[in-house]
Amino acid sequence: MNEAQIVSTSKFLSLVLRHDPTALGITLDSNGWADVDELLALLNAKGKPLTREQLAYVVSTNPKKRFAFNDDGTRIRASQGHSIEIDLALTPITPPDILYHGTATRFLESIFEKGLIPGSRQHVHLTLDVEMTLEVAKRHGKPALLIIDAKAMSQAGHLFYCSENHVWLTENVPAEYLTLDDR
Ligand code: HQG
Repeated sequence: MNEAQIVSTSKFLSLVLRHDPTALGITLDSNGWADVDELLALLNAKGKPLTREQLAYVVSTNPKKRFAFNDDGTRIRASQGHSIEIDLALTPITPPDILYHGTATRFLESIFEKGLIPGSRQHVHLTLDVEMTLEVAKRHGKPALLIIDAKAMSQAGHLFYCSENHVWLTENVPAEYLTLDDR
């Protein structure tokens, strides 16, 4: 597989496993898992043939580890980023004291009014990886970095989850816990 094929496969998997399983006609279970045999058969039928080895390669080389197999390799899911309603069945855990969220400057006024909201996704995505979140922010416009007082949020009873690929997830971040990083 060349780089372009890997990227386009990864993008299509993101679409199917996070947002729109009907794009392939596959059904996800309540925890977001798709059957690997069924996925490969449907990809083949759709004229996007992929071998099991190629799928494993796309999963293992994905720079953000967006997808994961279950223990016996028979099922696959996106580790986070869903807009469809599924239960990742993650256990709440204590977050680091500080987390980050990259956004676009044009959203700041609204964010400091309403807090961070998940929009079309199931959670707000937070991270320790400043560089990566600023890259994501650039998708939306001129980047800005927000610092989240996760410790205070956690102490106030907000729940945090850490996805398998180490994205921190929470339902929303009220504005009082946000500071703009002006470094
Ligand atoms: C913004 C990448 C106005 C929010 C990353 C963001 C992530 C508000 C945008 C994943 C707002 C939503 C997700 C408010 C939040 N008013 N705008 N009150 N609250 N926003 O794409 O976090 O590469 O749904 O700041 O690693 O940018 O796709 O979320 O700019 O985990 O695998 O609304 O994307 O992963 O945008 O990115 P998104 P995101 P992947």
